[in-house]
Amino acid sequence: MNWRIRGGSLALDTPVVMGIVNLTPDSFSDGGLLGDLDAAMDHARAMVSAGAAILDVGGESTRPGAAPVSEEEERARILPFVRRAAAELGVPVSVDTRKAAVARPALDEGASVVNDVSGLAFDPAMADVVADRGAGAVLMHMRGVPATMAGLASYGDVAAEVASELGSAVARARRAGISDEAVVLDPGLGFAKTPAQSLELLSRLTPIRALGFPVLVGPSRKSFLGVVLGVPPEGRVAGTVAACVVAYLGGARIFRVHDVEPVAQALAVARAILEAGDREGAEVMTRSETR
Ligand code: HH2
Repeated sequence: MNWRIRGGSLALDTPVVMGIVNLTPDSFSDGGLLGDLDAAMDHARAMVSAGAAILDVGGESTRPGAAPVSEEEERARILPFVRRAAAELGVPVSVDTRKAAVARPALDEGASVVNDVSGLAFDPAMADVVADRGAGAVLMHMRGVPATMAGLASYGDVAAEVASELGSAVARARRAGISDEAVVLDPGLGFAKTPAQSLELLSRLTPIRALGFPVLVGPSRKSFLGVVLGVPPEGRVAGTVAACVVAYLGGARIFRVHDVEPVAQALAVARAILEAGDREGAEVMTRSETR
């Protein structure tokens, strides 16, 4: 299974860890990298060494109540990093933006993927930019915009409705000519979801998988983990690991996280256990055949 991205592809037969680089002053759990390109590069390099196969850089916080950022400011925050990361780090760079006027220059500076938390709904020009540049596209589910999304978390069957609304995002992608092989879907944990709904989505990825695209999840340090654990964002690493492993068992393939090393290690062990089970099955068959 391969994900087609600008300039190549990313193998998804093993779990892929996407390391988060937030170049914002107000992200909910990290920050402080804005304005210090060398520090951001060091941080990114450490994530690649720890097992990140792709980096996701964002210049606008999407937490509820975050201040909106102009296109110009968002470009100024991320483009110098995108340029250097794409040239120096040896892994693809994804750009976390809802705006075509940010995605376009980022792709031209070397980014390979657009991660659009609005699922191509926020900016009518976005789908054409992705199609035109041959970029990979992460289509995330949300309702409304960050300022309004908390009031829109009303579902009968959350997994079925999120899958159906992601189907509309896929239709937007197809209308613009984005290839199916370039598309990855994301349930949007915490975006127009109550904590209980985020947990339920992690346990029921099947309706989303049934759409036929690879699935990405972004549980990293989010407040639904805090509701279970009663700890602040920096204390949610083990919770993030648990969420990723459960999602992996449920069929997710890409994991957007701040804490790359523990997640990459946990997923490597989970995969080894699953493979050992398969191998044992194969060995049992071989033994009985040769007997
Ligand atoms: N979550 C956040 C931002 N972008 N993109 C995808 N595809 N999936 C997610 O779950 C997702 C996302 C929010 O997390 P973070 O970047 O840590 O915080 P902030 O938006 O405050 O910068």
